[in-house]
Amino acid sequence: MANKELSKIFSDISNFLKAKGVSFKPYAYQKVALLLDSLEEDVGEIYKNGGINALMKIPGVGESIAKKIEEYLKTGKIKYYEALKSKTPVKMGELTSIEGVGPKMVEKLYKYLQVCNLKDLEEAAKKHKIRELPGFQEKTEQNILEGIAFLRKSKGRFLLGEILPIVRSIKERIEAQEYVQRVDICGSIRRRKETIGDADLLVESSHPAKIIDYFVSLPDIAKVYAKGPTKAMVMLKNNLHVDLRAIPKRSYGAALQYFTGSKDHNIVTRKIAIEKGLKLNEYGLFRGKKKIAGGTEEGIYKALGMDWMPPEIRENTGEIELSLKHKTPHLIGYHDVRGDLHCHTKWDGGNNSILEMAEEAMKLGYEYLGISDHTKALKIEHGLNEKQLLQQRKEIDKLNAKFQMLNTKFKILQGAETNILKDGSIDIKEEALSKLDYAIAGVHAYFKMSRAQMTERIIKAMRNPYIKIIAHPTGRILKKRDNYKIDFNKVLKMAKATGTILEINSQPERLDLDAQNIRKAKEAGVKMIINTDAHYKSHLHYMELGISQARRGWAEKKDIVNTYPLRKFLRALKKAKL
Ligand code: DGT
Ligand code: CA
Ligand code: CA
Repeated sequence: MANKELSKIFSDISNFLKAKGVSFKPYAYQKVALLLDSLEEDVGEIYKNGGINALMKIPGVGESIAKKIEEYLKTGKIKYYEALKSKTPVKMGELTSIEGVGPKMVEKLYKYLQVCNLKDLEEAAKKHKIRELPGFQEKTEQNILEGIAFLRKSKGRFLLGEILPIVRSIKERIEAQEYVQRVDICGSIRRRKETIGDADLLVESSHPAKIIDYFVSLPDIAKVYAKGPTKAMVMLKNNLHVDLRAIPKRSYGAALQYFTGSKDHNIVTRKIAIEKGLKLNEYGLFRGKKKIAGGTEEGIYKALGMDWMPPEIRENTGEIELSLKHKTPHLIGYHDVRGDLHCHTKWDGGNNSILEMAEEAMKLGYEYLGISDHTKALKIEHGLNEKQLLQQRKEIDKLNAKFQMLNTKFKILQGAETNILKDGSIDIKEEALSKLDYAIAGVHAYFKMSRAQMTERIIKAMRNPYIKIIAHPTGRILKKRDNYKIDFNKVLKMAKATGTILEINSQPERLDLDAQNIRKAKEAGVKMIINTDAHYKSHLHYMELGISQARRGWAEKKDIVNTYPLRKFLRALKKAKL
């Protein structure tokens, strides 16, 4: 699938043009880059079936971009892009992945200091060369070094949301082979950690060698590191390492338990076995030489006196103790969500109409969908003002009337994703907020504040009677930006006092709240909502990732308000009076 590569190329082109100060054009490329990243169909297939005309039917793709896609599909290159790169030979994607480093800065750094890549950038910052450039300060240098350090921490790890579809597709292809009884994805992917080091696959097969041969010849694979009769280690074209192990039926459960981890969970489980005079390893649970369990995971846990535990909580953070007491929490299920309350439409420059988003939500079996376009302070996102919100209301009312006429039990709610300004006020007047079904508020600028100031800022927003939900409450962007500093306990206290709901944002690079904070919120009795923040209808499917994180945070159905039927959900939106 060429979508991802093309998305990267167009994003680079956009940045190269921005660096040169070109107006409009970069945004067209940026839009296509984002679109390709979320497009479910393979552009290669679209082109094969309908040629350049079919490409031009993709929203935002005009003739010039369609021709570039065609060129890439035919030759593997785009001359226009190559020319831009040869003029400014910098690693654009790499450099702009640092928070606070934009294309114009890259251009200057190249022009004055010949900075081409991260290594050059780090050196220049460390030698204090950057502060001497016009328009740069000591603080810029410091931010760059912090940004690089943060990037390095997550280097080599992949976003779960990015690789889950790829690894699932590999699993499905192996599953479809003859002689394959079972395939499982284990390790951190099965535990749904938000970032992944490598993928661990298990297969049960009556002809393991055949399956190993099939696996190492998959077109996704760039390199085979090792291949034996029951095991292979490879690297995919996207650099992800994948291990595949063939396991006999009799020890499949033991292997599944072992390779799911986490390592800390395994160490404690093994200790419990030893205390019972048993031995636990990836082949089974043994008393002396006699195997007493191993075929199934459930069997192993049971023989150890424990409940089976969902993989998402196997992190040795108290789950083992509860399981020994048969008090394992009953986590929210993957089919428990009834609506998504954070999504964007064409109104704020998103890609789909309200109706298209609603239709996709209905396909997912939802009862309600909340439209929450950006509001006016967010200019780059074409934020809506008070008047536009009123106009949008009319469109939503009309659609709801139509649904009612057709006897469709589905309701669109009108929300908005407002901005929490620097001083904690909201960028939309209360009178306009009062006409919405609910309002979300989020921090979208001025991230670098003191902990006390940022806490005050968010607390003030929660005091606004119309702000029902705080979006992506800690502001982290995985592999890019750390969360901003807040006193989360104070935030929880105010959320509880005001009845404000905290969001679990399902975007693969956000997953914010994280598992730890979800658990704290649950313990504090603060309600949460799992939203996708979809900018394309395909993003509505990210809900699964948000549910995974909720489960990692031990959330139960009752903790998550969008598992409620519509009426109960609307009641949950009512805020306490301060
Ligand atoms: P990752 O790949 O860094 O995202 O994290 P995992 O959890 O997938 O770790 P990985 O791939 O190194 O190993 C897969 C599982 O195998 C791990 O979750 C638990 C098990 N495992 C690996 N090494 C050890 C070990 O030294 N001791 C124990 N008890 N289990 C291990
Ligand atoms: Ca792994
Ligand atoms: Ca591994």
